[in-house]
Amino acid sequence: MNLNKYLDVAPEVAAAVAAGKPVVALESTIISHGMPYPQNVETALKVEEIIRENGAVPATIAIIGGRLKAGLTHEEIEYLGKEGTKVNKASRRDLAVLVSKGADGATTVTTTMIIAHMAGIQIFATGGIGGVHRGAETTMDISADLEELANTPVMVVCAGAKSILDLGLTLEYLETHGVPVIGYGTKELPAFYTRKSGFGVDYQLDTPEELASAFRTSLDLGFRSGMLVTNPIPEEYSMDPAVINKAIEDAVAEAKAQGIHGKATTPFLLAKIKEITGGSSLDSNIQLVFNNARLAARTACALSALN
Ligand code: PSU
Ligand code: MN
Repeated sequence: MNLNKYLDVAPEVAAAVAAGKPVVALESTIISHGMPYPQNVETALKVEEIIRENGAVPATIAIIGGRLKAGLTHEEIEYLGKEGTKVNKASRRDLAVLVSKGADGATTVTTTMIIAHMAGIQIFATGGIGGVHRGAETTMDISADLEELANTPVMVVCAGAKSILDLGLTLEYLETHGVPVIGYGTKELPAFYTRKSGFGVDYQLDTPEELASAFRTSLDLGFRSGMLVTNPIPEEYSMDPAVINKAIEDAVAEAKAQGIHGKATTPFLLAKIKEITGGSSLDSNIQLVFNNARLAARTACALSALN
């Protein structure tokens, strides 16, 4: 399966892709930059287990020693988790330079989609995507994740987006670029830590089969874009909106006061929110990733039955 001279697809993943069996891609920025050690490694390994229990093969994606990897060993996951923020956060603009230097890179939603697509993987599960930041009308801080969703045909299952972003502008941007935003069992865009945001999604779909059918149709129509599935955090793990919204407001104000900008913004906000909420946001974050992994694996099974 080495279609690309820079790409290493793990043997189990390559065999599953070749046989049309269900595979789910996973990102590594969430490991290196999104959670502290050792919870990051424990979570990443547990997510892989959940994907297997639900009938699919997991493919955690990263750049290691300049190689694009689709499918990591447990040792490689442990390495990325221990190195943490020492690993470069790799978005589309970073990829070629990191590969040519033989460097490591933690893949964001953007680069995970790119590498998943190269490896023939159609579905990817994560926690939250990047989007249009608050104040983007002057800072122009818009995540490359939105561009990638417009240009790479991979379904991304997430728990919505955090209100560290301007959710209304994020939805407008996705509409302009032709990316459908699906609510799984909901008409309302979930806001990551909470099930509600006050914004509607484009369509509600209620089963993995319906999700698979919609994405299969998009591929059949020759669309090059992805599809965004937003899956609300399970009720029992969702946070008190007042508590989390206050933490987000304070984190955004702190980032502004410290002049944080560019690729440092999202990791700074995530760490600050965790600090302010005393770790309870981390528990919610872990649970919603598990929930997304389950849905992505079931959808991958439904998609594989259709293909
Ligand atoms: N949002 C989260 N958790 C995350 C990220 C975003 O709630 O871990 C990570 C993802 O890897 C996402 C990236 O692709 O941050 C977006 O970064 P930026 O805003 O710099 O594009
Ligand atoms: Mn940005």
